[in-house]
Amino acid sequence: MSQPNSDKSLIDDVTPYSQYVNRRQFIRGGVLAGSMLATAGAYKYFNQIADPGMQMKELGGIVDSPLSQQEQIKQGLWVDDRLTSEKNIKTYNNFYEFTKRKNRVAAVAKDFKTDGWQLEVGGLVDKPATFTMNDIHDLSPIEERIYRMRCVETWSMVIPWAGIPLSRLLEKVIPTAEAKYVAFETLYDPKRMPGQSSTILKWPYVEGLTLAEAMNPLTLLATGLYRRELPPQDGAPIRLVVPWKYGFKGIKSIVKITLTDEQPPTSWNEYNPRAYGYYANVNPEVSRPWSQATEQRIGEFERRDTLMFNGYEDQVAHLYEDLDLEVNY
Ligand SMILES: Nc1nc2c(c(=O)[nH]1)N[C@H]1C(S)=C(S)[C@@H](COP(=O)(O)O)O[C@H]1N2
Ligand SMILES: [Mo]
Repeated sequence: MSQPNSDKSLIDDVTPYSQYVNRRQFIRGGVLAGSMLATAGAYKYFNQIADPGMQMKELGGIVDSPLSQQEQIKQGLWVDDRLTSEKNIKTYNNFYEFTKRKNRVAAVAKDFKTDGWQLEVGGLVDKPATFTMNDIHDLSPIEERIYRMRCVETWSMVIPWAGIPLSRLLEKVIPTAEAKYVAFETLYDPKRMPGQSSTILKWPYVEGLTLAEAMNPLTLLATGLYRRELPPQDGAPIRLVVPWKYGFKGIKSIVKITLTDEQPPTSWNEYNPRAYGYYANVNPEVSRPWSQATEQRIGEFERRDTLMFNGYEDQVAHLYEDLDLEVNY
């Protein structure tokens, strides 16, 4: 990965509607019913992206949270920050299977087809299984989660994801008592992913979490964003979102999940273990490899302070109580 960027073309593209949604939902004292309907319609209106060919189908089946807005915020399921525009989220990407150039990923990945996608889940589980996208959506109601996303390159976004908690999938396959880690694998198919003919990383891209991290309620298997199906550049048809960790943990276009009793290798960690830690928890106090104290929120002018665990300390700090975060970065 490259040094922190300063691409000024990304600044000033804000999403005024999100401020409106925030205020409206608060005024309603956390009653979501009416406002979520308005949300679906207005997303469409305010977030047309430049190339209509990149417009994805609406993702059906998203349910309104039974929790009040305040409760969602308290649990870290919804962050009260201005959303990054749909255009910026879909045109500024890291996805080395297609290209290293962030503003080119969308174009290079445009024709990536995900029909008939299968996700194989096995290893230390009682009931290994292969899931289609329909099977995955049948596991649990699709939830909308508004999360901060912080790349180790020091840019950040606020993204309205849709998906299901990873825990729902794991509960279905039933990890055995020996299972301690969850390993993830991206599709390997150089014909469809031209970046895989270069040797920047070892392919397929792999990532891993501890079982406790994987079971945390914030850990999401995302299948949509801005209430539409995930576009190829953001990891279609299914990718991991772990909002308290650096973006590279959020592995895209997953085809395989394996429960293990040993810490699995992970791509960026193998590439440079001193720079890219296994845990990769967002931490403003540990420079990896450059300072992580502040960040450039895409769409804003001023840099802002980076928060411990990316602002999810209340939800996840307990996972690392016995860990020296300076050593286990
Ligand atoms: N398979 C795969 N997953 C990946 C990457 C990648 O190159 N390949 N890049 C990672 C990095 S460094 C980041 S910051 C996020 C970017 O996600 P976004 O493009 O949807 O914002 O995806 C992560 N997941
Ligand atoms: Mo990243």
